[in-house]
Amino acid sequence: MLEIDRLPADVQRPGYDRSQLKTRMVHIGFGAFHRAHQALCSDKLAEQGSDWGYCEVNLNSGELIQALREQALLYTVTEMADDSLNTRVIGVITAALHGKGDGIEAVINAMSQPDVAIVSMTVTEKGYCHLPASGDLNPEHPDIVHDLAHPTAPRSLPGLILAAIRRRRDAELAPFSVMSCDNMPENGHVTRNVIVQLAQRQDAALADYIQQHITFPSTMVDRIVPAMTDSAFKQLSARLGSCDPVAVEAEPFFQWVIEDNFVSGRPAWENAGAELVKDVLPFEEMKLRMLNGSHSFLAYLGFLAGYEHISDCMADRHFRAAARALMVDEQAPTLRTQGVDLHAYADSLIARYENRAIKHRTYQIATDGTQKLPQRLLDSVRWHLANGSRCDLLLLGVAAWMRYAGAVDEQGQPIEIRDPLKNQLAECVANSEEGEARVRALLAMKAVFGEDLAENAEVVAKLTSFYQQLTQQGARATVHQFMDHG
Ligand code: NAI
Ligand code: CS2
Repeated sequence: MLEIDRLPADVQRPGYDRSQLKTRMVHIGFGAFHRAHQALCSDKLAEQGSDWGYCEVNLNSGELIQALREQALLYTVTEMADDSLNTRVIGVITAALHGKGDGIEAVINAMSQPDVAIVSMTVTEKGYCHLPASGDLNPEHPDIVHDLAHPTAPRSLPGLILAAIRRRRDAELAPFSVMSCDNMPENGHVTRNVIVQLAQRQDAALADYIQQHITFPSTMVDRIVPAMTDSAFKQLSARLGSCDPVAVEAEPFFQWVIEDNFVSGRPAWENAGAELVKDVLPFEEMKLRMLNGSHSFLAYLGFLAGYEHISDCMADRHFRAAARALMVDEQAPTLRTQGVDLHAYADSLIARYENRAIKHRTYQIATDGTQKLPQRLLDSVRWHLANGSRCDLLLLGVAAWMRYAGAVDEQGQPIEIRDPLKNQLAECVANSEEGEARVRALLAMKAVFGEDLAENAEVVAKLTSFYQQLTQQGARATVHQFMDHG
């Protein structure tokens, strides 16, 4: 447990009166990222006198919520650079709930309090129960099937938010804004889509109410926050003088661009490092394609090549050059960002990836590939197909995902695939031969690839060629050869 009295003097603690905070925000998904990003930003504002506090909710696992409660709703964030460490105690949390332990009714009740003006979330892409290729609700998702039958006792994120909106509308309370902080393009639109589409299947009047009264601001979020490991906890405990099970470590970089579209007010996040803008989409696309696209590229190729961390990939000059070429030659041209030097942005991303104090595992980034490929790689592939330009590195990244989805590494050892569609992936793999048949089987997953890519002969041929090269020569030799000979 975190022991505040034992913390070294240089650790910053809340200098404000926590009892003055009000629970004006409910956040679903108390994961590593939220703890080091939105909660930290709101904590900085509390230092300036803001009373916007958070009720934190986890729907699936209760351990973190329990640990947080045991340490008076306090935890630490440590910013890690190669040559410096900077720890801060976060005090902006006012309540914490666990969907299973406290019950979903307690969560709906918390979201239905008059003071609550914002519901935000970081629940990973799969939490939206959507079809990644189209952004529409997946009506066959087991949690959605459940929620349609039990609208007042939901399991899914869309079902939960809908239940709380209904409760507030019936009680004639002011509506809240719903803000996704997950890595999806137009994350506000995706969130509105799934919630409105679920409402339309239950109660058309409620769907109309949402369209008229609820806003769904989109956001671009950026800060590399790896999952904590045993060795990270050990190192941090030595610094903190006690073990904080809720601790997170993050890179120093922080960016949060928010569409300024809140229906019942918002904290002045712009006073603590966020940017409030009219249109987030250009920022989101830039970050998702340049950063997350190159991350996924490095994750699949790097994992197969035996590189445990992103910083290990950066130590291989061919991988580093390939990541930069992917960003500059194949992602940057697809963007409508104005006034941003994309070469400088690419250089800054490479510098962030080189931070060896951040142990960001390729395996972690490789999770949930079916939810990530469309916005990170495939949208750009489509742009190049429409413009008649070359996108070999993007296709190499997709082929590496296909090789990874085979679930056997280059040493013949099993890979534990973590993906909500892992059963479908396993079926595709079991029913297809290596090579073109495997590529075609995976391309036929419409939830990921839509309809168009499987019908494009050039895409199939290039993916097959890269896939074969990866199986025959391995990822390291494939990347080296590509960068040496094109
Ligand atoms: P995490 O694994 O620490 O936390 C994931 C959270 O999502 C947990 O609270 C979990 O309870 C919840 N969750 C998972 N599946 C869910 C479901 N089906 N329904 C409801 N809740 C569900 O992961 P982390 O690092 O917090 O990342 C979460 C998301 O934040 C990412 O997927 C990404 O979209 C976004 N993000 C993460 C960054 C990072 O560097 N870690 C940076 C930028 C964005
Ligand atoms: C990563 C992101 O896990 C992943 O898929 O690409 O979480 C990445 O670290 C963040 O988006 C950085 O802001």
